[in-house]
Amino acid sequence: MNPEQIRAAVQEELQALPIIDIHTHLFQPSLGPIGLWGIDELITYHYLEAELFRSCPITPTQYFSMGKQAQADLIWKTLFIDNTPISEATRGVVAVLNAFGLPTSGSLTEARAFFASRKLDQHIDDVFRLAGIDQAVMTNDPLDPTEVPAWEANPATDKRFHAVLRLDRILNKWAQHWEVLKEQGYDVAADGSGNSASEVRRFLSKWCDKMNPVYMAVSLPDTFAYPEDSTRILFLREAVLPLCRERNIPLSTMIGVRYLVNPTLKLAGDGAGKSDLRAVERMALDFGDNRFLISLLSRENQHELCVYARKFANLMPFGCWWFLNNPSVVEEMTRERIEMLGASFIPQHSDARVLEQVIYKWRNTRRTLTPILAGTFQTLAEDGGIVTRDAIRRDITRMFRGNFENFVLSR
Ligand code: FIX
Ligand code: ZN
Repeated sequence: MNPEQIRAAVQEELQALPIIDIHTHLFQPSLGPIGLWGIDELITYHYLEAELFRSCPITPTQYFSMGKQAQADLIWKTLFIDNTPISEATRGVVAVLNAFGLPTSGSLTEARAFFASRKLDQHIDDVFRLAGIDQAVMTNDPLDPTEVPAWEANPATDKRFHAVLRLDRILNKWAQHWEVLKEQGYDVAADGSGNSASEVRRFLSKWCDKMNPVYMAVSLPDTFAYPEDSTRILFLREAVLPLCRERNIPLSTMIGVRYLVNPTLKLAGDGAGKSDLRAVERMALDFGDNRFLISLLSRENQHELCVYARKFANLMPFGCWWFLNNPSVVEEMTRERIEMLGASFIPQHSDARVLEQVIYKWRNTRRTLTPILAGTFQTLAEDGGIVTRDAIRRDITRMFRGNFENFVLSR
């Protein structure tokens, strides 16, 4: 194949492949009205809230006292009318409106009427088709009072969605949540003493039975350390990792968050920090029978993560997380991952919080990765390698489906 044929093959195969979106904040409809979708949720995405305050004199306190539609009207006027939507997150809303043939400027009236007319279940099918995904992995919190009742009602499974057991309130906020478990009859203590670890395992095991998660997940601060004398490490060692081995599922560690660096911004208030990856090194070594999906929030940690993934096959780097999900950084991360890991990593997840975001997030991924993947195969051909469309399809399928299916689903 000549360079142009290679580029065309990469573009066609990447466009045709139904991708598995391995980390989102979307919800299957059977969990009730907790899933976010529609134009007002798209415009009030916390990424855009953070950008609003840079271009509008309103204070966060004033903004958060407004109703959802008024908030959306203010963000729309500020970031889409009075300014040009050139940031990644503002352009994303434009791309979603365009995908549905809706006006991308002026009034929101037509867009609001369109989304109000949609029936959610069919809308999900339409959105997934437009995004080119066939499955989305959720984030499910067994201590979130808005989600727990839906699980207690034994919701119908949905082949489009997979559950994930999220551990942040256990591993990062034990002081605020140990009494919730106590009230549910678990013999736990604030300091993790006594039967706390075995009881946390019993609690998580019950939720594994209820959710059937494909993995467990936790976001961790940039200061994450292992080993460490803390309830976090006690529960990781004595409850979470043994249970992951028993259930044969990975643990997803997303490391590098500086939580609420500006608390007034609420969900938009988190920042990013460089982590000491010796904690990852020691966990991968100490828990060699566990598998770890891993995504880091600092750009400065990405190259060393590739080195660690070369040392430990039980590490699966995934995605360009959160503040990294911008073409300039995605390009650098994907190039160094291919150079050091070949096709043995998962290039992207959407982290979508609002259903229709998968349309622009996966459009961006395909647009950014096509020239990178094409260049990879073209360089191989220049060096005498045999490049076929079957090989291109195989490697793209491995990166965007196979690695997840083999590392997570099929073990
Ligand atoms: O911890 C996480 O799953 C993060 O992705 C979220 O907390 C974050 O707010 C987000 O949605 C980033 O894209
Ligand atoms: Zn997330």
